[in-house]
Formats: sequence, C-alpha cells, structure tokens
Amino acid sequence: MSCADTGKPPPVRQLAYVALGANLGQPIATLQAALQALSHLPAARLTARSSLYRTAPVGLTQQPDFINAVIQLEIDDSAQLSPHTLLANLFAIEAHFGRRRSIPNAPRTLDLDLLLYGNQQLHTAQLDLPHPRMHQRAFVLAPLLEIAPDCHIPGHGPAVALLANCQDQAITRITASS
Ligand code: PH2
Ligand code: MG
Ligand code: MG
Repeated sequence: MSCADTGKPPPVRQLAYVALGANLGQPIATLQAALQALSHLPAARLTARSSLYRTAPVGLTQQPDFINAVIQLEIDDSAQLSPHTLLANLFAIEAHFGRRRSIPNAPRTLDLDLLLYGNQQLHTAQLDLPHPRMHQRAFVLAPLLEIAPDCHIPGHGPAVALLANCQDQAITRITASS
C-alpha cells in the first residue's frame, strides 16, 4: 500500500554518512566485513557505499597506510534513531572488530566516524556534528563526494571546494563502489 493510500504523509528521511578506516590487521577484509555489519544496523538502511581508498596517514604519520571508505545511511524519522544511538551502534561494531582505544590517532583495526546526520549541528561531550575534522581530510571528502556529489558540510560549505584544499594528501582509489 502506498503512502497516498493510507492518507498519511510520507515518512521524513534523514541521510547520515559514516567514515570507515583501518590500518591494522587485514584492513581491506575488515572494511568489507564491516560493510556487511553496517548493512544490518537497526533502524537504518545502507543506501550507498564508496570505493575503498588507500590513504597516507594524516596526523601521526609514522604508521601504516589506511584503507578508507564512506557510506550513506537512510533513516526514517519514525525509527527515532538519534545520532547518539547510531554512534553507540557504531562503537559496538568497532568493538566487535577488536578496536582498542589508546592514544588519539593511534593505528586501529576499525574506526567508524559519524560524519553527518542530516544537517544537524551538534556539540556534546560524546559527539560533534558535523565531524570536526572531516572538512580537512581528503580520505573522508573524496569517498563522500563519490556517493554524495552535491554534499554541503554545515558550517563549511560544498565538499567539492573543501577537497580542492587537500591536494597534498595522498589517496588512491583501489576498488569500485557498488
Ligand atoms: N584516521 C585518523 C587519523 N589519521 N589518516 C588516514 N589516512 N585515514 C584515517 O582514517 C585516519 C588518519 C583518526 O581517526
Ligand atoms: Mg577517525
Ligand atoms: Mg573514531
């Protein structure tokens, strides 16, 4: 039955974006398995995934290259999946893949960062939205633009213009998106 048949307004949907990163263990296999786990998140549909990228480490440079990707999630407002609950679900997947938290920017088996949740701008102890460094990182912006070419980052502007400022950061696309 369509929404028109019920007389109810169509559900309001939010798009959220999550960055995946790994540089310990078997990063490609981990990201592929993590994509499977992310496709089973409660109350969110995985609606697009970028290619995988091999990227030079940003920040702490004496560590292995990363494999990075970005996914899009579609969330019905009726699902009442708050950004904080989504974040908790992402942390549970990180833990499942053996993530241990030590110093900031340390090598990791799996990092899942909530980048955007609709146009929300939010600053709490647990979560900042948009992700506070995403606008400076080619390893986030390039895969994001692959699946959301018109993306605007609240407070920073069009992602395409922001990526142009990151040309010194080495990234290579290694697999096709699907
Ligand atoms: N994550 C970081 C710090 N530096 N560099 C690359 N290339 N990819 C990452 O995912 C990454 C990083 C902190 O989360
Ligand atoms: Mg991160
Ligand atoms: Mg993180």
